[in-house]
Amino acid sequence: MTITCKLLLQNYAQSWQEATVHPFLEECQLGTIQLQQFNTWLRQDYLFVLEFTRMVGRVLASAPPQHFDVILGGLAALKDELNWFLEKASERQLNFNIKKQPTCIEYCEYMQSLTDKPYAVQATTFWAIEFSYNQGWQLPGKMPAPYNEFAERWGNPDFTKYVKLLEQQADEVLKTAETDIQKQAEESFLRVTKLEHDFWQMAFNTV
Ligand code: HMH
Repeated sequence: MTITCKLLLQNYAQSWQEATVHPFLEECQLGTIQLQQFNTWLRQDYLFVLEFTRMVGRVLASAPPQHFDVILGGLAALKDELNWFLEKASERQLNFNIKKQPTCIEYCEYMQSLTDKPYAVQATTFWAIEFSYNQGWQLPGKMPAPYNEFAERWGNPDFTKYVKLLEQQADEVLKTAETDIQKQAEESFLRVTKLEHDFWQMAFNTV
């Protein structure tokens, strides 16, 4: 049987839920998240996105030409996103001369380790990372300012469309992947769900 993104979500519904439903996001929606918690997330996530951008560059390097269009679109969005993070930080008078927290380090190292994996594993992981934010920021429902801007960045219809295309590309290569590679894609999906949960928890734990 061929694994698909949809099957991963079904088979690991609990892990997916833990990755995308978290008190951090619920408290953004309620407006009760503490400034320090939010700012920790913002600063650590910028450092994450820098490493994620490198990962996407490497995904492009592994991809067949028919997949370039979607991936290049993703990289263009990341160009904008990185500048936007700098703006948000400057509005909040935050700088980025901070250290990555252990969870952020672990996630970044995991993304680096994908370099040596087959493209099908990279494509599935890429989709899972983007879809987790697409879902996570939308599931709590409409957010109040200033969190609405964050929710819309990852929840807007264009981003949702882009994530669907990532899913199609991953499914397409999973279809012809060897069983062992499908297994690796499945493991990588699960690893992402765990890291996503830990990332929210890391920010939420800020005192
Ligand atoms: C931790 N996961 C994390 N940060 C992000 N910005 C995304 C996913 C979406 O790119």
